[in-house]
Amino acid sequence: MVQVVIGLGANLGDPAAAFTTALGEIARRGDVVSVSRLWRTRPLGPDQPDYCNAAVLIGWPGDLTTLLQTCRDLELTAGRDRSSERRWGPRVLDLDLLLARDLVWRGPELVVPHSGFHQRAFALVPAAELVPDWVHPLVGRTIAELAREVLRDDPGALIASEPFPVVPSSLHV
Ligand code: A4P
Ligand code: MG
Repeated sequence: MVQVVIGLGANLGDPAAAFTTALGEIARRGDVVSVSRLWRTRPLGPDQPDYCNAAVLIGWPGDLTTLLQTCRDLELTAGRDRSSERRWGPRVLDLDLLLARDLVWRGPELVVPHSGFHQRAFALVPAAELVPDWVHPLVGRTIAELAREVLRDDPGALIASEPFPVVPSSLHV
């Protein structure tokens, strides 16, 4: 089992519903260990609606490329159409593999830790709820430290948070 933090993001449709569905599907294939709060965040990139962001810690029985493929399939199921997207534009569901403990992976399709993770409040703050003491293997700082730092530099990046709406009992969280 590899432990992985997945970042969830969306700003079209019903993000909470898309997150809940995706989590249920992930839980059918791996162990969902914990789920962050649901955060409303200021968009990074072109002008677009605010995002919902969250993070989930899972135990994954396969390799990371299989998990990436699973995530891409779930994005498609949620209605994502990459062909009509702009870079960093609005989307119904984005699943990013943010961090897998101290594992460093650089392939053509997959880079872990996610390349923007250590600089983004919308990814770091939910992740810090789950794995505050994990050390980012490339930056050498804990996730809690990095989250505190980006928020100090840009306190407006996060707007509000609420408990994750539905954690289906089948998730065994
Ligand atoms: N890829 C490589 N490494 C990874 C990884 N660790 N996890 C590749 C997931 N995918 C990874 O991703 C593009 C390619 O990255 C994939 O084909 C995969 O093979 P994508 O999901 O198709 O496109 P993307 O998500 O638009 O690209 P990118 O550059 O990853 O964007 P980000 O970094 O996900 O940013 N503002 C707020 N507030 N909240 C957000 O969640 N998200 C974005 C997208 C922009 N602004 C945002 C948010
Ligand atoms: Mg992505």
